[in-house]
Amino acid sequence: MTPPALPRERLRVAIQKSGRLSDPARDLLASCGLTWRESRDKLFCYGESLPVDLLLVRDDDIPGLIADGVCDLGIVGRNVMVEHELERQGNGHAPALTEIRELGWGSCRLDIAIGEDQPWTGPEQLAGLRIATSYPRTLGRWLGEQGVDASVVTLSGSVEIAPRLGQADVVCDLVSSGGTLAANQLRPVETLLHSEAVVAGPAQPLEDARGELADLLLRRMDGALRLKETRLLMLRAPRAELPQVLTKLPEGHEPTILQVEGHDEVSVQMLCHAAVTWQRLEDLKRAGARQLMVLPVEGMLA
Ligand code: PRT
Ligand code: ZN
Repeated sequence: MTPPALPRERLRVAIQKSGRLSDPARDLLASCGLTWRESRDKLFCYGESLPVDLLLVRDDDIPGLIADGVCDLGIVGRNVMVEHELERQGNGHAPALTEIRELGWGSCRLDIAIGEDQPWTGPEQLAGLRIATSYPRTLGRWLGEQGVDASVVTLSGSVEIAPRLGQADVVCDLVSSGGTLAANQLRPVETLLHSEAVVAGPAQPLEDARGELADLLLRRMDGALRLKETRLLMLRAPRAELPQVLTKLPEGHEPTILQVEGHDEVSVQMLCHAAVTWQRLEDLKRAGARQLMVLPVEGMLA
C-alpha cells in the first residue's frame, strides 16, 4: 500500500488495523484528544484536531514502516519489535527502532512449552529437538544464550498444534492466560520475553516539527495513562478516629482534610494512584471511616 503523499510536518502513527491491540491503541489516542477522519479503504485516518495521522496496518508491518521512515511512531507488541530488530541485526543492519513507552496492556509472555506430562530438567533438554515458533530470531537468540543446539521450525500461526501434527517436538509461543496451551496438552516451562504494547519510534530522534508533535503526543499519553489509573477516594470519619484512618489510606497524593460543619467529624479526599480494592475499603471502615466513595477522574491539570 502506498501511503498518501502528505507534507512531512504531519506526524504519522502506525497502529494495528484489527486485532488485540487496535481498540486499546485507538482509545489511547482518542484520550489524547485526537480526532480523525477515516479514508474510504479504512487504512488511513486523517488527524483533524492535531496534524497527527494514523496508518492502520498489520502489527507485523509496524516496525518496518518506522524503520523505513514511512511512519514516525507505532503502537506494537514488544515481541514484534524485538523480532524485527533481531532480524535487522542478523542482516548486518544497525538498530532502527527504540521503545519509547510501555503502555501496560497487551501483556503476554513468549514461552517454551512442552507436553504436559513430560518432565522438565532445563533448556539443555531441548538439544536436537524441533521447536515451532513465529519468533525464530528471538528463539534463536535465547538458544544461543543457553548454548543449546535445536532446530527452529518457523510457522506463521497455529503454533500450538505443531506437536500434534508432527511438525515439531515442542513450541515457543505467546501466552497470556495459558488457556490455549492447556487446551493443547502443553505446559510452559521457560519464559524468553515479557511483552506488552509499547510506543515504538525511530532510533534516531525526530528533529523537525514532527519531533515536537511526538513530544506533545507522548506528554498527553503520559497524562492519559496516569489518569486512567487515578481514583478519587472520599470518606468521612469522627475526628477522634482520624489518626487511625490515615494509617489505612492507599498510596497517592497527600489527603485533603476538611472539618464537617456542625459535627465532630472530618471529610477526607484523596487522589489515589491505582484502583482502590474492597479490602482497602473494609480496612478503612474498620478504622472508623464512613460514607466511603471511590470515583474515576475525568481530567486533571496540576
Ligand atoms: O492481523 P495482525 O497480524 O495485525 O494480527 P495478529 O494476529 O498477528 O496479532 P494479534 O491481534 O493476535 O496480537 C497482537 C499482539 O497482541 C501480539 O503481537 C502480542 O503483543 C499481543 N498479545 C497479547 C497476544 C496475546 N496476548 C496472545 N495471547 N498475541 C497473541 N496471543 C495468542 C497466542 O499466540 C496464542 O495463540 O493467544 C493465544 C494464547 O492466549 P492464551 O490466553 O490462551 O494464553
Ligand atoms: Zn501479526
